Amino acid sequence: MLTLLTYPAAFGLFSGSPFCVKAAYMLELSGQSWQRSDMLDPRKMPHRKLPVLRTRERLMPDSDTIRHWLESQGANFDQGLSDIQKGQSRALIRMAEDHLYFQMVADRWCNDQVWPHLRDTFFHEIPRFARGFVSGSIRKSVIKGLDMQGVTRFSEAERLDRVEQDLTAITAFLWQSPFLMGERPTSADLSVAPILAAIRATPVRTELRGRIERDQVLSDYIDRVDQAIVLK
Ligand SMILES: N[C@@H](CCC(=O)N[C@@H](CS)C(=O)NCC(=O)O)C(=O)O
Repeated sequence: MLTLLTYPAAFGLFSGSPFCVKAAYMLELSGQSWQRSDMLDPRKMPHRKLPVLRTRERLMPDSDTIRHWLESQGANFDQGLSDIQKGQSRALIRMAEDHLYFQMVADRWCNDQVWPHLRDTFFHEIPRFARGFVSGSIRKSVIKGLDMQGVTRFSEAERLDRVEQDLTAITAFLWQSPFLMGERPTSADLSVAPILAAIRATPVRTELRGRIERDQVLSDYIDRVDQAIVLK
């Protein structure tokens, strides 16, 4: 059986990581038999990140690599889509994973009100006496990564403006149909919805979380994807 190595459930979601939710959605839709195995420390993993899929042959990092492998085994997440829709889907995935995702990470890791919740959820296995030190140094390295990526070089207002552009693009698709590419979930939904859901699940009501919560179209969409692909 396939095993998805994933971060544990957090903030009411299947996993604290939207990439782990994406991989779980893909496994569920692929019809393969699979189980989850939770871990908090990915340092021994091939890319030092999760999700990772354990197959009979190897440890496979990266949700997109997992996607291509599942497709090579017969899954077809974009069945019936035209080439143009497949192109749009790829662009939506990149926008969500390479921009919106980092806005979510910044909202979680840079905000001093959110931080205590994050620390006690993601680092609860570390004994209390060492937790502050270990989690603090990981927080520093995440913030450094966000600075290199560039997202935190914008002011909060500028960041929200940039998010707005992404949300407008996503919403334009959702005026047309219940899922991004039509009547049923396809690969774009498996990336976009978990990232929106992660933003909405931030354990403090930040501006960004409030923006998604107040948006009926996006909130209904998150719930629709969640109900369409039921995770164990
Ligand atoms: N491109 C990867 C991204 C996975 C990813 O960024 N995982 C994050 C959690 S959401 C992680 O494990 N971060 C740990 C680290 O960077 O140290 C994928 O699609 O799987």
